[in-house]
Amino acid sequence: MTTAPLRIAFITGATSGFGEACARRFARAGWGLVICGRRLDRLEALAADLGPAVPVHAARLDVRDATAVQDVVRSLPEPFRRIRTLVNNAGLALAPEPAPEVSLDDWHTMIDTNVTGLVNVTHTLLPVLIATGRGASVINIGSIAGAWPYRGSHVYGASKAFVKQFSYNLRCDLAGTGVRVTDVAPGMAETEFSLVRYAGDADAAAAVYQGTTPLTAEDVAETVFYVATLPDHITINRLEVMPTDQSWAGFAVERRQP
Ligand code: NDP
Ligand code: 8X3
Repeated sequence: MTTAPLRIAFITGATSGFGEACARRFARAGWGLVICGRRLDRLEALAADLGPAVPVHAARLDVRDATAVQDVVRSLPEPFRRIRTLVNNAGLALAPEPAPEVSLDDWHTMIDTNVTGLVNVTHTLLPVLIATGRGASVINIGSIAGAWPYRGSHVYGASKAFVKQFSYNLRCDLAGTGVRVTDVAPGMAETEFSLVRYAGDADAAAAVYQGTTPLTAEDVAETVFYVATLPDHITINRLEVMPTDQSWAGFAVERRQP
């Protein structure tokens, strides 16, 4: 009897929210995991939790550091080298105020993380994913903010628009390799996302979700897992998912008194 080869998912931002939920979802299906993030204590706790059931390699990583990304990939232990799915999840929104009130540092941090960090990881893992071939996937976590404008989204939404277009363009260049690319674009989901966006203000973060039923991290992880485990011949280009309680508002119109 032959056993199926171990499937490995490489997940960035696995210390919280979607990334942690993805790690738990893939582990539940028997996948091996490479989990990354800056908070090593959380990575170790997750590895200890999931480790008895599936192989887990935890790597402290700031995705903004291209050299560190290359080092993490270069030093992967043998069982973790044949990666089937990359979940490019690490990211953040900062400064929900309107653009003129936002610091340039906050804009740079979002670009460095959501754009440069995602590109660093993708570039480093592309040869690995191409070697895996048919059935491999790059799943980029975009956002509804990459498609729909709203006040206070400024560079965050623009960084997620990059994720969308980069995903599409990558598909073109990976034609013939069998590697799939998907932009999974969630709407409002209750994680630590708003706590980060509101700079640690727990009341402001809680107010975002008050009186609604937002998506959960598990909802998004289920979506990512679905995309990753479709038959090899199917690629979802972009999958946008919102809570039923969230929809679009109309255009803002400035009206002057006659
Ligand atoms: P969380 O704040 O709960 O998780 C964010 C994760 O990203 C953490 O694990 C954090 O790890 C990691 N991260 C942030 N910066 C870096 C960095 N420089 N290097 C490595 N890891 C980093 O938020 P979510 O789970 O909600 O967010 C995950 C992704 O989903 C983000 O890309 C976000 O933009 C996107 N998204 C979120 C939505 C929401 O409403 N929640 C909706 C749509 C998209 P650590 O701090 O330990 O490094
Ligand atoms: C975050 C989702 O609704 O805050 O990407 O733009 S939302």
